[in-house]
Amino acid sequence: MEQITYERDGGVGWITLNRPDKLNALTSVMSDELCDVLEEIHGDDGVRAVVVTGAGRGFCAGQDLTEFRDAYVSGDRPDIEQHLAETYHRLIPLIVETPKPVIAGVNGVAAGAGLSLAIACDVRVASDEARLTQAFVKIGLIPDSGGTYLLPRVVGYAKALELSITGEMIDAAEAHRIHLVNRVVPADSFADELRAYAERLAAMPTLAIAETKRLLRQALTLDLHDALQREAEAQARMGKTEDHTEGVMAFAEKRDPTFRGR
Ligand code: T3D
Repeated sequence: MEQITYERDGGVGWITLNRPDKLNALTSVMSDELCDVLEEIHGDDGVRAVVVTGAGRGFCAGQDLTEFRDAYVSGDRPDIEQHLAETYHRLIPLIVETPKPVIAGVNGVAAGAGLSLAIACDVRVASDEARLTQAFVKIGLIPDSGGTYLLPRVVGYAKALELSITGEMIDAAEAHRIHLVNRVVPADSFADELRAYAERLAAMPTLAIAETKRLLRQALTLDLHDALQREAEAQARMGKTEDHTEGVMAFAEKRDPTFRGR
């Protein structure tokens, strides 16, 4: 792979965007590589949690604005709709819909589609040096790559609208205050804290996490009675898992459980 790295360490799959000199701006190549690795992870039972983070001082500065420079210069505008379909419309659902928990390790600035990438993940752990912006409006665009769908679900409509129409850059503390990131850790200990958090999730009962992700996502568009029914059906499945038995036995025996994802 040219623009990302991937390694598996224990139960954690580590994806690192790797164009540090361009703050990991997203190209079509990077998007394809991300999709390919996410599909590989999907089929790898050994991966129980996934981290997406950035090399260098940035998380991801969004779409690489130089990718279509020639087209803009010549006046022959790029086909943005087609580009979105071929890149982000494959990438964002792969993250949102994967049954594994995905953690964005927001090590530095996240802008535009880079912020969409972060909010497509299930949890955001940010360095206290991170900055976040819905940069799209500053170049005359609307929030794409899931920005209109995901951001209101994370921070609520009013804040999502404000961030989207101002393009305001916010720091990690403000992002935490509005629940845009789940936790903020000092830059010095960011790598260790991110690893500890990912390992903690990887040790959890993965089937229950997968069902929880799916149910929470679906419940956003269900009424209460349908949601209760789907909970009951999923809980019946969970009640038959080895992990459920292990959890109950570990509680009774006053020991830590060992979950195996079965
Ligand atoms: O076609 C479609 O699919 C449309 C889809 C659009 C989706 C989007 O994501 S639109 C939003 C795109 N992103 C942006 O508009 C953000 C652009 N970047 C910035 O505003 C700033 O770079 C940051 C605020 C993110 C960080 O500022 P700073 O001062 O910390 O760093 P810098 O010096 O601006 O950037 C460092 C390098 O990264 C620099 O390269 P150089 O000059 O040292 O060679 C800069 O050009 C490069 N870089 C940063 N962002 C991008 C980028 N190169 C290409 N594309 C970028 N988005």
